[in-house]
Amino acid sequence: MSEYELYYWPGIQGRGEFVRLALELAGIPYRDVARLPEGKDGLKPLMYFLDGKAMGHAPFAPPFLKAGGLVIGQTANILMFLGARHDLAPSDEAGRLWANQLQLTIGDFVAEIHDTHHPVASGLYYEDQIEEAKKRSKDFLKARAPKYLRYFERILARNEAGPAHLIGDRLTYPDLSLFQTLTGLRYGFPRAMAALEKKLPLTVALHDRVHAHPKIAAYLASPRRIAFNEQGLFRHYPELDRPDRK
Ligand SMILES: N[C@@H](CCC(=O)N[C@@H](CS)C(=O)NCC(=O)O)C(=O)O
Repeated sequence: MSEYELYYWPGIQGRGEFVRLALELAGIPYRDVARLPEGKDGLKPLMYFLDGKAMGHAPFAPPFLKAGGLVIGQTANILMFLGARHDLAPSDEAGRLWANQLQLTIGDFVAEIHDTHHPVASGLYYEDQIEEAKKRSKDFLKARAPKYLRYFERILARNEAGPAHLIGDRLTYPDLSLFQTLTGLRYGFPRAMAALEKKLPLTVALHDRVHAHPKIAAYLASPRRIAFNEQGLFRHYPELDRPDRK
């Protein structure tokens, strides 16, 4: 049995994907627990934690990672842990905090991306909040997405070690997360992103570099990579991807 167990909903990339990418880049074997065949493991162990049966540091929501005796929740927290253990982040205090800060900002961005299709309530169907989703998406595409994306473009431009990475001169986990966010936005909002990306040459170059990394390329081509779909975080609803709407 491998040392790491990832607990996340089966069938979607979601926030679990940020953790999967880090595990894949580091070449760490892991069990994607809820994706194991039903009856063998399946959702049961995930629900054990979420139903409040677990003692100790019980997570509120997936993703969470079991590493030996540790159960670690919150995407940014998991990545901070993996970053330190597997050299996916700087080792000095300032660098570790900077990586965590960038990841938390991506987490904020991701929450707003989710709210484009679920602006009223996560527990309601998309079909029950389409009009609000259209309003939310309009503002998201006009104001929020450009603001976040230009921020990351600026961080790349100002990296003292060069604009190829967010931090220093090598890949760290925030690079993977920015890659995933851009990939997801392209899936969800292809029309809007085609226009926005014209002003994001460094972010697009980073995306291409991550995509071409041998370990990431192998993962993306493998059955372990779940396709985007309309149950996940990044969803494609053409009626929300209307950057021209006044
Ligand atoms: N801040 C948490 C958010 C976790 C989260 O929202 N998880 C979603 C799936 S991506 C979930 O299942 N939430 C259940 C809930 O909020 O009740 C993180 O970044 O890990």
